[in-house]
Amino acid sequence: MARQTFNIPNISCGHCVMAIKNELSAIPGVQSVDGSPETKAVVVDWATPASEEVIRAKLQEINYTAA
Ligand SMILES: [Cu+2]
Repeated sequence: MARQTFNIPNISCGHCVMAIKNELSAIPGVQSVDGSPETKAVVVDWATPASEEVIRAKLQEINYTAA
């Protein structure tokens, strides 16, 4: 299993975090997503078939590109 923190400047409120949680949780292999508007970051736990590339691509697709 892998864990990574993604810094996402576009996060402005709790709704952004909820939207990101919902989208990333739907990716096969993603096991948990946690984040906060204060840190503008989310911590993602995943295993295969998810990958950093898949997660970054999804974040870009939903307009929350990771820095
Ligand atoms: Cu928001």
